[in-house]
Amino acid sequence: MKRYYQPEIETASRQQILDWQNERLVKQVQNVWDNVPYYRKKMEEKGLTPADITGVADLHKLPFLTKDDLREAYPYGLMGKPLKDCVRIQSTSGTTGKRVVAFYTQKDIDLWEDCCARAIVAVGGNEDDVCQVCYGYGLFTGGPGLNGGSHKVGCLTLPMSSGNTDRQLQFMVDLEATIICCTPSYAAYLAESIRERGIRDQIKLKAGIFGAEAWSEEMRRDIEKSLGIKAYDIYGLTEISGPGVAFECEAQGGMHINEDHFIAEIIDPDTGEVLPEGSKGELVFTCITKEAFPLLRYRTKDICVLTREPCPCGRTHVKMSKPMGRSDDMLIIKGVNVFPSQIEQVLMEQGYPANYQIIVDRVNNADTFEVQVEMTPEIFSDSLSKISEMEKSLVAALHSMLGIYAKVKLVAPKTIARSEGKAVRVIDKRKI
Ligand code: DLL
Repeated sequence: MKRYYQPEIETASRQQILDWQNERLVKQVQNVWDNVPYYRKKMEEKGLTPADITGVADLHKLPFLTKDDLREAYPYGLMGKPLKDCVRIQSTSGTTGKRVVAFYTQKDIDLWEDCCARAIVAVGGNEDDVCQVCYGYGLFTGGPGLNGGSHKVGCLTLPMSSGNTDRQLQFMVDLEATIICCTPSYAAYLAESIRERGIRDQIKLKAGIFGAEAWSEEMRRDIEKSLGIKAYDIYGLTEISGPGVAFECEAQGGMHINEDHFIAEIIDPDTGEVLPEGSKGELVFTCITKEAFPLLRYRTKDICVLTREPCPCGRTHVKMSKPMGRSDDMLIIKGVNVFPSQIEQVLMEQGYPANYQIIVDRVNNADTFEVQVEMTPEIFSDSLSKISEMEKSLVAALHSMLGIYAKVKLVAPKTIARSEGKAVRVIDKRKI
């Protein structure tokens, strides 16, 4: 069985990877200097010219780019190629402020699809597979990216897009889909729907590629058990291309970053200082092969850890941990830092399904913090006193994880709205 999509790249020596990065970075900086006046100005403000960047060791000298820069330069200000050379636009799923738009040349799309193909082969995908893609198609990168990767691998590709669960399940059964790509929250919903319809034995899935939102190890175990598959993580963001910037392999312990295209750094989100390997901090990407949207030192806001420990799968590219949250998703409640992923971990450890919502408000200048959690039908049929006991036990477990008290409300099954794309976990009603 094919283990790698591009073996000579995916298992290249560290020195080879570094050689590629050094050479491509120098070229890219010159290219951006020549073609992206917005970034050239930022370099000039720091007193830099392309001659100052001779390789990866000089990367830290370059200025950062943030989402604010993307908004300021919207829509065409950060393009590295004239419009006539670009063939595609994608956009982020963000709902506030101006949407971020990213541009692609045909070569950019080709390389992006290679990255997605690497991810599909890493979960065991090959020409014999039927790959059901239920990420949204259109402006969102999830559908188009994995669709392209699936074609490259030679899978029979089912471009379902998101939603219409009945039709998803009908095709999954009739066409005997073996790989599914969607958000983990939608995978959990599909698992629930399969159980309700009693069609588990008609499902032929073997692997799932789930990303675009945070999900815990507990949720992975839950999905694997209920669908009878191996569940793999995939990471990416529109600004850097889309899904496939990093992907999980058979070791299921972190995601390999495609370092021949993207240089990763971890920085202290407060000071911007580069942190030593193994430190937890904000992930920053530099695109060294992209033509149309060549972002340098783009701050993702995602908090994670990088590791170069050898991986049993044989891939040599650096691994990132699951993002532990976003520096801008982190809630500060009653003065304490709270990541939704911590709450999810507690819930799943206690045997609850991953259907929950965190509601934060401010009453009389004090924060209120409520966690609504859906009961399973079994818990729902318990006595009121038992349910109240369970709420108390969750309050204690959350307190021990977070150091603050939350009001916990167990709600009836199916009362929290399901998502076909990214789940809405936090409702912050505070007007600060
Ligand atoms: O979510 C691209 C994507 C599509 C990735 C399909 C994986 C699968 P955006 O809409 O631009 O792009 O959102 C990017 O989503 O900065 C992270 O905060 C979050 N994110 C993406 N993948 C993961 C993951 C797509 N595996 C933002 N785990 C990123 C946790 C993720 N968070």
